[in-house]
Amino acid sequence: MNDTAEPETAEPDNALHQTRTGLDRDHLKRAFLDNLFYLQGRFLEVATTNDLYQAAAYTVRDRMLERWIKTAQTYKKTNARTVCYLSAEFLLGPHLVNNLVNLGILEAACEAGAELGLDFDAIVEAEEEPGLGNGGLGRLAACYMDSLATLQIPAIGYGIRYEFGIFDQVIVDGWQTERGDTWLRTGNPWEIPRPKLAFPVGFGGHTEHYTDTQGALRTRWVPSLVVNGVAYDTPIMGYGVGNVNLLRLWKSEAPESFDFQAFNVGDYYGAVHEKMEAETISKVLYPNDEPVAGKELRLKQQYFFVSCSLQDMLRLQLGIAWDLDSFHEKFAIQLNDTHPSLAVAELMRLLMDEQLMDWDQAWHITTNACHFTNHTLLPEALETWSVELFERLLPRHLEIIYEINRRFLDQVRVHFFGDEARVARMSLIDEGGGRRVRMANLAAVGSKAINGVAALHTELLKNTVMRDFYEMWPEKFHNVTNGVTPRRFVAVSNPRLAALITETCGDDRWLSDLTCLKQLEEQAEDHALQTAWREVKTAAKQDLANWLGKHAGFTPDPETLFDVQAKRIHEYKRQHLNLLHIVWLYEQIKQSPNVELTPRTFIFGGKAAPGYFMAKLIIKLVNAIGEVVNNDPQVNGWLRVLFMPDFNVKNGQRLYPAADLSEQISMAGKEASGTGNMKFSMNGALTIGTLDGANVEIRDEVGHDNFFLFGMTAPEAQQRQAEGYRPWEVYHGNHALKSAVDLIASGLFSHGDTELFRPLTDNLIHSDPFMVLADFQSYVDCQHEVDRAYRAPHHWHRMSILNTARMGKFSSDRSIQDYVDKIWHAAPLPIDL
Ligand code: 26Q
Repeated sequence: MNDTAEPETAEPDNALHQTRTGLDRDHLKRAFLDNLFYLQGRFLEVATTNDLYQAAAYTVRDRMLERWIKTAQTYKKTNARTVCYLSAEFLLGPHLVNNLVNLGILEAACEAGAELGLDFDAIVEAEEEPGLGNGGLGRLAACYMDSLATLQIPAIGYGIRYEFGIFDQVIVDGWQTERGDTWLRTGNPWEIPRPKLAFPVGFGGHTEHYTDTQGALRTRWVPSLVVNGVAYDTPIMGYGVGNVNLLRLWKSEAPESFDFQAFNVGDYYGAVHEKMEAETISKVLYPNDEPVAGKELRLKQQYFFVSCSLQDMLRLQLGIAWDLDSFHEKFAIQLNDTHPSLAVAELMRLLMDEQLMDWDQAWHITTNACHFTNHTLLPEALETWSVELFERLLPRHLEIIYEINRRFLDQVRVHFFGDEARVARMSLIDEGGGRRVRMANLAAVGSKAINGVAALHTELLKNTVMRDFYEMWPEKFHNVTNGVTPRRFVAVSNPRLAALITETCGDDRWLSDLTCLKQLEEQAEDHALQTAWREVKTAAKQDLANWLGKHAGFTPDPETLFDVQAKRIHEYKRQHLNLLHIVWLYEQIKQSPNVELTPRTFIFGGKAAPGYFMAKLIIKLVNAIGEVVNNDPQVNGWLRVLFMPDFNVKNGQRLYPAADLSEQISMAGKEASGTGNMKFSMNGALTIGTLDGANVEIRDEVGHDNFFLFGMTAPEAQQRQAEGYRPWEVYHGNHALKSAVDLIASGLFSHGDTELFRPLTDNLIHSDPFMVLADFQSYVDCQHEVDRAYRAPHHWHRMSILNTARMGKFSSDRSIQDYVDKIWHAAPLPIDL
């Protein structure tokens, strides 16, 4: 945070200063009008909604910057241990209301807006969210930034300033289509460009060996292309504290020097080409679940942001200390999955080649600075890159990786004497079928700590993908169960519920200590609270219904049970299990119109990776079933199916408060943690779920009676697969299941086309890798229990209150405290205002 670009501390005239930073309604009004006038050259009568939004954003930002400067000065003075969270994704969501909440001025801002005659909600709606992430992993990074600041831990988030974030999803004829995300189109008032804070990043070329003046053998990398990484800073405000941390995202640019040089030698097109190539690096976020083959740019992105970030840390360290010996004491680097694992090789290179350190010291520093979080158990999602690509793009890093590997495998051979199979498995290089660098192994070897993201996930990690590493270094392994920020996911997204909780608990301490929600338990049986609770839920459902009416075709009835599955579309998450249940319900109503059911609205949301055919077909199937069901008057009182387009942070904030039932139905052992599960439950939804990821811990916390459990456990699923799972036997052995699958295959939902959904139904019957059919009956039975429970409102609301009351553990504040205690050993540094 001790930045060369640090603004000066002026001591301005107090009244003027108040206009710039005062928190009361009148100062907010004055500042807002000033910003509209002086920053944008507009006045109220002619301002567009976007002008108003920008003025509001600058007004809030001014107030954050004052705190940011104080924070930066304090952090610098105390030379505090700093957490550096390296992540290729930060899925921040809209800033405005979140920052108002964290500053504690939401009410004052609403009043100021009202007095100026402004439509506050319309201004809030005008904000384009920065979608710089795919889903869970990126949103987790954003929640952790919020909690780091709230817990007053000095921290910098490092990532990429993608020009195009995750695509916008538009549904055309039931199919997902992708639109480019142009979030920067109208400007980004939250970021501060630092054009002078830039670092060179090399690619390609070759290495040279030489003897330095001390007689030591050294290596010099001569890249063939150098790009510049320029810093863009976004302040991250803690809740109820003076601390403002920094999110520093890198944008790639061509170094000015070389296009001018090329112009002079006459290679105009060559210069333009290289400029474009440089600027391409931070252009676009890659979707996950895409085949990575040939995605050279993705590796470039990873190296680009890792190198900029490490160079920035070295700059900060050298600005305070004369040497880098204590680098690992000053910085705790957290690698968010394997995407930044090149940090291990790059830190070694910077320390040895540029700072002339010897191997042993550089390795000591590196392996004490880095820590690694794993987010997946799916073997196909474990990142590897071909040696050939490395050689071409990062020749020096490949040399370093080979040397790390040589030394590491010597250790393995001593530790596991005579076990060459294990040596091959643990090697940083996969020698089978085209040599590849294993990024998880690189991260594991180069890190002091390795953690999974939920208790079950960590256990499975230790027993499966990371077993060899666990057996070698059991002390390196930790669990840190994920969490989410209650500021955004309750206070911002569900203000009615927040107000009710505050009223019931007597104060709003729960927002910085979520375990305070426990107080609600005492009143879970209380009819007055239950009534108020129901009213809050119904109002949220009405809000969502109105929104869906405008954006998704029709307005669902808030009296029905809102059954929601919102998350990335993936076969392992089993949206199609949900669909089979819906089709089965549909058949039941058609065949016996008097069947006793609870009227439900099924709502789906989520993006499919653009190249993931099966996921896109699942979206088509949701919409196809919706088209038939919603237009069938015979079932309309009972059943509606809706797809909410463009599920992102903003739309998530509309969904979580309105859900009665949260679908967390992944195949056991596949979902590392899940975080949507926590957001729903915090907002009083009950969960129907498998024993997967953090569901296990959620169920333990909320009480087994307040959670709808179904399906195989992870060991059961594993065993069944080992024995030879035959889905067609399940299909033929279960009448309800067979008729649901058959109805989809019959063409009823595809205007008679029996081919359209065949890839899906065939896959289920003949392969079913995620055991949808095996869990079908258990799921249907469990849904029957949900139906009955919903028909007993007092019982339901009691369970709902208890869900919220017992979610204290799943605040990201607790997760960050766990990281601090177990892994980073950092200390809070409060900022007094
Ligand atoms: C990798 C290489 C090339 C291109 C893309 C990727 C890539 C990008 C993003 C691979 C994976 C991701 C994202 C993974 C993710 O979101 N995982 C989720 O992380 C959450 C936070 O820990 C968990 O709650 C979820 O269970 C897990 O699926």
